[in-house]
Formats: sequence, structure tokens, C-alpha cells
Amino acid sequence: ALQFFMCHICCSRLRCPPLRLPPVFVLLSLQDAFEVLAENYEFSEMEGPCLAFRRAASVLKSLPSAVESLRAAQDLPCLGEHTKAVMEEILRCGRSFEVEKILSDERFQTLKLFTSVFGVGPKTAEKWHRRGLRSFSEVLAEPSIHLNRMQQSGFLHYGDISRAVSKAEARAVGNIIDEAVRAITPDAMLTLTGGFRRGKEFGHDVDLIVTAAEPGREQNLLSEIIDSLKKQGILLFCEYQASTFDTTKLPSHRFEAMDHFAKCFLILRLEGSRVDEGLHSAEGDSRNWRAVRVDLVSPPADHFAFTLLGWTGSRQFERDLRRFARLERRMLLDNHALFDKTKKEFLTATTEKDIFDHLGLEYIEPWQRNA
Ligand code: 8DG
Ligand code: MN
Ligand code: MN
Repeated sequence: ALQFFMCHICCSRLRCPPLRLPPVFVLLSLQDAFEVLAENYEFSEMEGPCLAFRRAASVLKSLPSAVESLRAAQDLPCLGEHTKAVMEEILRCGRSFEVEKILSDERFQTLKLFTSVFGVGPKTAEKWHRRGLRSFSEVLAEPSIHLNRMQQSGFLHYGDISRAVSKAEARAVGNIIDEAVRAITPDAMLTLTGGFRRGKEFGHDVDLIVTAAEPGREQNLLSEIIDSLKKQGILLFCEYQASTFDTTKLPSHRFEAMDHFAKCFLILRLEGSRVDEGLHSAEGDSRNWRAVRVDLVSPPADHFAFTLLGWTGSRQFERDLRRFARLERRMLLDNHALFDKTKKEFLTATTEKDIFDHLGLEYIEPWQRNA
């Protein structure tokens, strides 16, 4: 059967290439196979097939049990010819020639390794690969390569931030930021979002939304939180992006478009979280802290519901919801707003339920948005 390495520390099957980890062999599921194909297309910037395989992986994820027979596979929606062929091959022979070829492809492995660094996207990874670089040490030793601040921090904290964040760690991070917020103003509100809000046990980061009681009052909130974290000596990295939000602008067609609300990408030092000695840290290092990636976004209060819905994910769920709004309802939805193209007006919402109501959908609980 088809096999692949799984990192048993961070539970990530495909996203954790720290080479020093003892690998665990697992069966490669159909879903993993599709994710490999999707990622390979992403590396080649072929969005269409990439999304087709992502969607197929999501369809499988949403099923109550694994697909084990061709018959069960036949009735599944959203699967194209290519997807079906791969599926058939795996169900018939337990392996996929195409997937195996990708997994053993040197370019795929290198891009996978490089993009696992915080701040390194497919374009940068491709550039480094084209220059003949194949490992972190080669990248770090190359004098002509200038790493930006984010990438420098990405390499510096690589072991920690490629290790999964637990629910307890997410809660601890939430408490630290909540305390900072309450010291700044009593009427601001902090909300956990992202994968943890969907009930996931582990995540790659902690996603939080912070809002003030009234629109406009959130303006200095993020900078003040950042100052507070800095004073506490726990801010290891911070990239702050000021708001570029414009109330008159229509919601974006493109899902991948960046968020316009004020936000920051952080790496925080979380005390009391032990690091497994000898695995992710240098030998003999028994520090009692770890680095954690945190995303913080700060929308004005009257746009909170859209931000909550948009940042709760999953990415595939967001894509599907926006697509549904556009094609079935002639409405444009993004992290900021909902626009009705027929009425030519913005629709307001104070809760996620309001947004589902506008879309004529029953409320979907966060833990049902994992596909
Ligand atoms: P994970 O961290 O457990 O791996 O999963 P996740 O929580 O679902 O993924 P995520 O990468 O943290 O993204 C959470 C949601 O945030 C996702 O639905 C997309 C959304 N998001 C935006 N804008 C931005 C942005 O500018 N940067 C990032 N990193 N995420 C964004 O809507
Ligand atoms: Mn997340
Ligand atoms: Mn995030």
C-alpha cells in the first residue's frame, strides 16, 4: 500500500518536514493523495486543478466514513475525471502512480520543505529551488539571499512553530491577550476564531478577533496590545498591517485576497509549555517555553460578524459559501461585508446567523464547517 511519513509530534502528515524527526509510516488515504496533487498544482500555480483536488479532499472529509469501494465513490458529488481516475487507481491497486511520482519528486520535496517556513510562499520557494538550493543550510549559507524579517523569524523558530498548537496552549494564549486587552479598555471583546473555534484539537496557529464596543473605538487597540506584549517581553515577532478598509468597496470576488481590517501576525513566547527534548530543540535544551504563531484581527464592531464568519474557516467552507452567495443569491460575501447585487445595497449583520439568514441558509455551527 501507498505509504508516507507522518510527523507524530505535530500530527501533520504532509506539512511537517523537519528532517530530524523519527518518521512514522501510515497508509496514505485518498484524502492525503488529493492533497498531494492539490499542493503540486499549487506549486505550479495551476489554480483550477488545485482547487478541484482541494474540493475533492473536502468532500471525502465530510463523509461519515472512508470511501473503500468504487461503488461508494461513484455517487460522490464534485469529482472531475482526473480525480475519479486517481481514486479508482487507489481503490483498485492501493496506490497511485501519479501521487508516488510527485512524492518522490525532488522539486516537490524541496518546495514543500521551503514553504514550511513561516513567511516563505510558493514563489520564494520556487526562486530558491531554481537557484539550485535544496536545503535550509544551503539557503542560510547563500550570501545573495536576503531574508525578510518574517522569514528570519520563521527559520529562528522553525522547530516550535512547525509543531502543532494544542487547545490548552491556544487557551493560554487567549488568556494572555485577554488580560492585555482588559488592561487597555474594559469594553473590548476578544473572540477565538479559526480552527479552534471549529472544535479542532490542534492547529498551526491561534486566530483571534478583538473588537471595541463601538465602531471606530478599535482604532488603536491592536497597537496597544502589541505594546503590552512587548513590555511583557513575550513578543518574538510582529508584523502589523494597518487597516485599508473602505466601507464603500464591494466585497472581493477572489477568496485569496487579503483582509483589509487592521491585523497582525505574531510569534509569542508561551511560558510553561515544555518542549520535547532532543526532538524539536537542540540537545540538552530543556527550556520551559515554546514559540506560538498568533493571528490577531481588529474589525470595527459593526463588521464583527463578517470577520468572525470569514476567519472561522475552513478555507474550503469559506470558498464554498462565497461561491454559493454569488451564484445562487447574486450576493458578494467576504470577511468585511455582504452586498446584494440585485438590490444594489450592503446587508448588515450583528451575528453570523444574520448572514446565514440573508443568504437564505440555515445556521451552520462552526464544528460543521470543517470540510
Ligand atoms: P489551522 O490554523 O488549525 O491550521 O487552521 P485554520 O485556523 O483553519 O487556518 P488559518 O490559516 O489560521 O486560517 C483561518 C482563517 O483565517 C481562514 O479561513 C482564512 C482566514 N484568513 C482571512 N484572511 C487572512 C489573512 O489575511 N491571513 C491569514 N493567515 N488568514 C486569513 O480571512
Ligand atoms: Mn488557524
Ligand atoms: Mn491563522
